[in-house]
Amino acid sequence: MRLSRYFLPLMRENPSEAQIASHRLMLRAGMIRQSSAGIYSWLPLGQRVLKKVERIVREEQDKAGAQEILMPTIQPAELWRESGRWEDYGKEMLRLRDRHEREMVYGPTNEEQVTEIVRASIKSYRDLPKNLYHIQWKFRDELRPRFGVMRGREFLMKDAYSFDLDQKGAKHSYNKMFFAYLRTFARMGLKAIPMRADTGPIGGDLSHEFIVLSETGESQVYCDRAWLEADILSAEVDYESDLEPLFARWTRRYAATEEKHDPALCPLPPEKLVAARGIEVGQTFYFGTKYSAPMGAFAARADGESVPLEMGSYGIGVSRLVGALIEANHDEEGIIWPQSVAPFAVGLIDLRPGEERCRALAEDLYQKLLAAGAEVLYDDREESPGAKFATMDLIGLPFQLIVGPRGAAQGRVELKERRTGARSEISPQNAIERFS
Ligand code: P5A
Repeated sequence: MRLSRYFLPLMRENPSEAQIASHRLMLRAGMIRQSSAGIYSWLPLGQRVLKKVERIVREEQDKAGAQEILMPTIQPAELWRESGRWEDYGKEMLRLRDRHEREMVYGPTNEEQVTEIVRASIKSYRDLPKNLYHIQWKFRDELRPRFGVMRGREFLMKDAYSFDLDQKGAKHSYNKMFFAYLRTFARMGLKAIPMRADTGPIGGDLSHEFIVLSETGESQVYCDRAWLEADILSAEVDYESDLEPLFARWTRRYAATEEKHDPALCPLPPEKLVAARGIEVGQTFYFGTKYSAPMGAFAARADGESVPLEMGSYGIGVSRLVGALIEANHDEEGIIWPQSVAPFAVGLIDLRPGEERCRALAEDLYQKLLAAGAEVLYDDREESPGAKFATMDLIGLPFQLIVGPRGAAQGRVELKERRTGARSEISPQNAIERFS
């Protein structure tokens, strides 16, 4: 992509409404634009990151055996009356009426909707277990939308729903999602801490919040220091055979995060306990028959008896993750994207597009990078070198390839790593191999 043609509305000044780094940087780097309180448009650079995050989430859900569907944003009120949440959910739920005065809901979550789908088609133990997920916009009329996409009113969520015949099966489904979550966040370079949590309006009595440490986070975390160094996720998880021993080991070792948030009751000595703030990037719930029983989602067991399905639901804040990633990866100059979610793998800077030798080298390199399949953003604009460096540092691509007059004379380009600032001179051929 040529920067001269790219829609990247950068802001020079810090926007006064932004209180935390991720909100400030998303606005300054032209990733989002506010439409109204807690509601945003995603501009090209932001949309690319959102898609990258979405892809990792999707791949890990698929690996764990969940199947992707797409449910609507607008749901009929009747379903929410059946579950009892029409009354319980309160003012966060946006209620609408269509032209026939039928009551509708802009979905804040989809437990009812998915239960309706499953009750219509799953009748027997032979059809189970099932896990269905979608990645869809949600609306919650938050009292205090703030921090940009972190606490929005409209936000993108991945929500999965598991259906099992009995509690043992349901717990296994829960554990699968648990590890899929740890793997998902690890692939983005984030260490998420699972903490036992309250279940709020979703319900049930088993729940974990997944929290990424950050000073600007809204959640309080107490965590076993060892967890922060633990590396139980470097290997692939075999979801059918490795899972239960792994889960048992995890619960034995990290008792503090699993069983206690109150530090006074914590079995760990204080020196082993980390008390910090963090961002909740996901939450998992096991709520048994809370929706299936009142909504009539039953299946026949092998002995013929009809029982309500055992359910869990599993959410990841996809749009919130973009903010959380920036909170965890930035410096004074701007964003520093981890490679797995970077909007482009590399930025190509022509420092002197007016000089023939520079322009020819940069153009040739750009064409060859594109042909090799590299995701490259090419700053071909007539701007000062200082402005170009500032732009690349702000938008945070992991690497920069810099074409300047001295190097161009020798047929060399400079490679700069955004995170460390490390620079080296390489040949254009080398650069192509590196990013293809
Ligand atoms: C689980 C999936 C649920 O809604 N039902 C379906 C369950 N869980 S949750 O914890 O309420 O939300 C899941 C994740 O969504 C993100 N999130 C938000 N992101 C941005 N703005 C918001 N207002 C917002 N509310 C929730 C969080 O990451 C949360 O963990």
